[in-house]
Amino acid sequence: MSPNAWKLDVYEQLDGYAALRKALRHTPDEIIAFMKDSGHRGRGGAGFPVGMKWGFVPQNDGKPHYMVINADEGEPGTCKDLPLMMNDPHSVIEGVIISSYAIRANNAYIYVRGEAVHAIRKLRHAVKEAKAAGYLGRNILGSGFDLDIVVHAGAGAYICGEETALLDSLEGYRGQPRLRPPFPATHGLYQQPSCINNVGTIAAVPHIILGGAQWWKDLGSDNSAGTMIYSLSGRVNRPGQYECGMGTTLRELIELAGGMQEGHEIKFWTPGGSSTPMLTADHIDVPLDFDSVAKEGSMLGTTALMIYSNQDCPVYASYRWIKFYHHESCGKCTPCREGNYWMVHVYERILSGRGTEEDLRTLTDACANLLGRSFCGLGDGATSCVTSSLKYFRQDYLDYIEGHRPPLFHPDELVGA
Ligand code: L3W
Ligand code: SF4
Repeated sequence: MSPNAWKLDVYEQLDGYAALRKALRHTPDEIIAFMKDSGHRGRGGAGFPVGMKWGFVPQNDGKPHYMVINADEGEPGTCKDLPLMMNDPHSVIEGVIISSYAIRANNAYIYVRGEAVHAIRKLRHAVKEAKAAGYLGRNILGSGFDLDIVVHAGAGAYICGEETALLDSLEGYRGQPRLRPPFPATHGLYQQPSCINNVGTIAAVPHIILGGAQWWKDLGSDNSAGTMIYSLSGRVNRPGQYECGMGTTLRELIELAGGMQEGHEIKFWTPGGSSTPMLTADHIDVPLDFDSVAKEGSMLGTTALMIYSNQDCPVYASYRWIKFYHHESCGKCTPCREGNYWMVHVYERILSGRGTEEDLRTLTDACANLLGRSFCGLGDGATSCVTSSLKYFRQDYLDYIEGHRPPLFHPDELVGA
């Protein structure tokens, strides 16, 4: 990325806002058809086809429409949206303008995680610059299209990254998920037709408009068009963000990241944050695209690759994640509120050397009662680390239970959930 690309004049020298000029020469329907043709899929975790989502928003219904950008990046290990907002905010703004035009929205909101004060400042500055240059506001570039963008600071709750909780939070209510259907496409912000897309999804839009649908498809793999920002953390020499074509393997990414740290061999890793089932050293050559990762029983999620070695413990990692889910559970539904609470206790029993094999059955049973029975994806996602670590690393659990591994805690240290 070019230095200072966050400044409007530099961004314009790099073809900035050329995609907007191009898009405004077409009808909204043509933009949606183009996006469908590009195969572009959402970068927020679910990989939903972007053109299809935009197409769900009813056209010419006389209602106000809203475009909402999910910048509440909170999935553990995920750090792909923040660098985009910091280094390339005008790609985000330009993408918001084009997508708002496509769904006929005159108001857009960027909901940024509250702690990311630096990103909020950068985006607000970019909005100001874009407005002064005529890319925002009334009659954008003489097209007759009007748009205002509000950069909204969240208040630091993971659940507000769930699209309907985000909408409640934006409306000023406590952020808790809404029942779907109806989907936001018809009943979103203020119960009006709305579209919610992730920052990474939207920042790619100007490049796709300029580069063309086929160019975008050719950068990726079957069913997973384009590039993706993979965030690598953990036991590699150069953790950070690596933008590569979809379908790049973990082996290739570790090489880009300077290899594994000395003395560490990969033991387990997450393909897309803690909500996606962990994989093992045997999966190092799996192409990291939506379908290939799903075939291995996991999800591409947010491409947050957290890499752990033979010196790390999958039981302890799972415990830390379950503590996170327990803390972040919004409490609306019983399986997630109670299930995560009890799983924290079970993990603490195991890690303090007082566990039994019955505890492993309790964990499996708790997950079976969360998965598919929780009100939103947080409850489902919480089960991923538990079931996958039990599947691949049962012996690590048994080592604590059978006393082959020293306890990590003394029972007196535990405060419980
Ligand atoms: C209209 C229909 N719209 C689906 C829309 C829906 C949403 C999108 C995808 O969860 C995953 C989750 C996390 N009519 C529709 C429709 N839609 N059918 O399509 O919906 P869905 O339900 O498949 O996914 P979701 O609820 O958005 C996202 C996983 O991502 N995740 C965590 C992500 C964390 C972040 C972050 O920190 N930035 O994104 C990690 O893997 O577990 O499974 O817009 O409305 N018939
Ligand atoms: Fe809230 Fe968890 Fe239920 Fe989602 S699954 S609604 S976060 S309690």
